[in-house]
Amino acid sequence: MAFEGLADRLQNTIQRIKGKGKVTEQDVKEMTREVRLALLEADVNFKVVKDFVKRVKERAVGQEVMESLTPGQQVIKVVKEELTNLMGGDESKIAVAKRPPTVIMMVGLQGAGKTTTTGKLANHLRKKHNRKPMLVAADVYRPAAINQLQTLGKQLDLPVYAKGTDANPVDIANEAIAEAKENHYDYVIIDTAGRLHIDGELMGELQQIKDNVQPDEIFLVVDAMTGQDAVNVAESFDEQLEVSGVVLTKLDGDTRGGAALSIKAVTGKPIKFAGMGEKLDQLEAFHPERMASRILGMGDVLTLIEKAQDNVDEKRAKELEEKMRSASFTFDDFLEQMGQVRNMGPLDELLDMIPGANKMKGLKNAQIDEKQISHVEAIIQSMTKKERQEPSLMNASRKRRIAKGSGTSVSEVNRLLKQFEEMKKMMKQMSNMQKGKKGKGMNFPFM
Ligand SMILES: Nc1nc2c(ncn2[C@@H]2O[C@H](COP(=O)(O)OP(=O)(O)OP(=O)(O)O)[C@@H](O)[C@H]2O)c(=O)[nH]1
Ligand SMILES: [Mg+2]
Repeated sequence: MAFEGLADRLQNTIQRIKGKGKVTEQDVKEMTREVRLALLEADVNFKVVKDFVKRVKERAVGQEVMESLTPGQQVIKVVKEELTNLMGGDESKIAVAKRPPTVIMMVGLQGAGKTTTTGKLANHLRKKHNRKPMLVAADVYRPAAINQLQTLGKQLDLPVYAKGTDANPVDIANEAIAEAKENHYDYVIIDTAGRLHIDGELMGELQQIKDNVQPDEIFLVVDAMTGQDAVNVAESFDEQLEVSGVVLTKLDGDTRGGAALSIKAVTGKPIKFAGMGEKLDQLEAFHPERMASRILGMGDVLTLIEKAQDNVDEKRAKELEEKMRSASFTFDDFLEQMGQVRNMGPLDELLDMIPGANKMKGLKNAQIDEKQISHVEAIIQSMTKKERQEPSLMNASRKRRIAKGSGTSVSEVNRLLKQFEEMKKMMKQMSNMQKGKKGKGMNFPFM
């Protein structure tokens, strides 16, 4: 998960103050000391940490906490609000030009993820905003860079404007915009070249592109894994180009990532998106409030619901739910439901979005293991059609066959059969209990 270490430490800290009926100055002092250490350890800029802790302290010993009926919870609310502010306060949007196309220019150091994010952003604009984007290959220094963007364009089935390595990036950008106008593309996303370090020549070129095409947005792409350097890079790019927003990439990585949290505080520029993986759909709109909630272990139900809406066929989900209630739920249905959930993303990432689930993850035995789940899939896939509909058919020889076919063991097959029966029983009980007030939501029994 993004900011895992920070999340662990902060959650431990706030856990201790949560239930307190009275919060003394000493409590606040202890808590803020730990918060300070957690942030520093996560590589958040020390000045940013200092300001952050000062604000939390002021508010936590102030009236809003002391006069609250639940001071412990109120302190946590303060921490959450300040963490949200640190990451940017209100959620940010993408500009829309008065006259299309809206032009977005991607800038950043080498390897930060500009080209990948160009593809992801185009995909996002089309899928979530119903837009028609065009990609522009303005990194003319390496033929491979152009090929990379063209490959992404093919995968997405979106046009890529390219003119090889001899053309000048300013001309390419201008011509691409003219072509987009003519063909009614409403977004133009320009992928530019990167360098290993901030370098005058590159900045000059980016400046030229900017002056010529007057982009509506300049997104600075920053690798969240680069630590404190990320902050300096962001500062220089912003000084020279006045970027309009930041895209943090590789937030799926294991590193501390805290430096990234300083970017907003240092540059004042909002984080607009977060890259959560290499795949083209692994870009999330960055919502500071939701991220703060995730970091503090309060879950992120909104994102979870959005993911479900994007990836789960709602009609089928309703049908499956009906089946579960009526106990006609088969292994085929189970398999389908598992597939729908898996489409939503890696399970441990999903768990971070469920309030309180991180505690569950902490218990060793409750750990949800991707490998275990693929075993379950393999077992079901090794059943015949009939067996999937009527698990009662299962006898010793069938079980042996299934275990062999799925590369598992008879005891694993037995366990799944037992779990499935128990699940069905439970679903039936629950639906009896809920009779009359049918829930609208979707049920994922194994989550
Ligand atoms: N895990 C992970 N990998 C990412 C993410 N974004 C980009 N990458 C990977 O980072 C590497 C570099 O990405 P590019 O998009 O080529 O970076 P770039 O900024 O265009 O690099 P240059 O063109 O060389 O300046 C690729 O292997 C990407 O797959 C992300 O959010 N998560
Ligand atoms: Mg590139």
